[in-house]
Amino acid sequence: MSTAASTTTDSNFSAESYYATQPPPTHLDHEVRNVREFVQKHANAGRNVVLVTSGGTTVPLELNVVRFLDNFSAGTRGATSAEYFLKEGYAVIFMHRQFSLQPFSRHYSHSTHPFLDFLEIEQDGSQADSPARISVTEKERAPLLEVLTAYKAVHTSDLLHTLTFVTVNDYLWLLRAVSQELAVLGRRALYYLAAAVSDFFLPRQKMSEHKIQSGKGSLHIEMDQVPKILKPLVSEWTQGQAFIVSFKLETDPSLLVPKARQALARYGHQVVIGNDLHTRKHQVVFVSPSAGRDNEYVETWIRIEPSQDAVKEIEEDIVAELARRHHLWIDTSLSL
Ligand code: 9Z3
Repeated sequence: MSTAASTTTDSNFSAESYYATQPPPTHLDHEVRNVREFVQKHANAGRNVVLVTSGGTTVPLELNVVRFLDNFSAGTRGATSAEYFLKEGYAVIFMHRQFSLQPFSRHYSHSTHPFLDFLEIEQDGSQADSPARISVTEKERAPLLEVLTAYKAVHTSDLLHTLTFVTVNDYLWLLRAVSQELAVLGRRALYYLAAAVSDFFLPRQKMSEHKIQSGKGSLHIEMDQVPKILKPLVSEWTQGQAFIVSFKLETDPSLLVPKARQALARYGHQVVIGNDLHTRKHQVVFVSPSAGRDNEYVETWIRIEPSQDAVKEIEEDIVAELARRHHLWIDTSLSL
């Protein structure tokens, strides 16, 4: 075919047919080996491990990609939460969109808090025997020391393992592979699926090899649905053992709770965190199945004052509540 414009008929991929037809990313085996080592080390130490996914996935429109669709997410939720999970004693696999925010360095994002602005040159370095010295401004010193100390401690203890994705295809292959490695942890594995994942994609077989040419009028692209991966994640890859938390993003607040319930009914996992695009930094709703009652759900709102968000991050409360629930989940299996 000459362009990405396509005329598919049946376009429903099951997870199985997806993995059978879409190629894995090139470094998958290498990434998986590193994850295995990380998981094994923390499993042996009796530590709980959380997989945090963060940032948006892309959908390329060409094989030699010039254009792509993107999903909204700076990676703030994931990067911030990862830090709080580390504080709660988890080892963290941080699977994020390349160049999205990361734990610790997020405090010094190039756009909102550029680090060059709080560095000072003490000596100009123009003389050969006195090279330039750089220092941190007085105001920034204490907060930087706090972040740096936590960062160094986490790296010295090898508590944070980072994986990178760009496309939704990278994401799907990585998620399956990582979940298979985490299976050894049983109930001690926690999934925190905050990445904004594309709902539609263009299968490789339908993609134009080269840049789609303009000049032929409007472009029509028919995309296929990305398979609903939560289903095999819950029932096959983790065999119902892991504690799985997914996020639901809406722009119409009245849809949050119904859509979250629908997801729980479909996939049978533990928590859906609903967040509205405009209020997501101040309030979220936890929706979970009601214990012992089929088709009934419990909602718990977590809120912080909007004026508080310079001093308090809602992720602190989200993660504390999830850690509490996850510990109960682990304890339940011990008493079975
Ligand atoms: C989220 O809802 C995240 O909380 C945000 C975080 C993307 C809103 P930021 O990075 O934003 O802090 O700027 N993530 C999940 C979004 C998503 O794609 N959910 C799917 C859906 O809503 C279900 S898995 O259908």
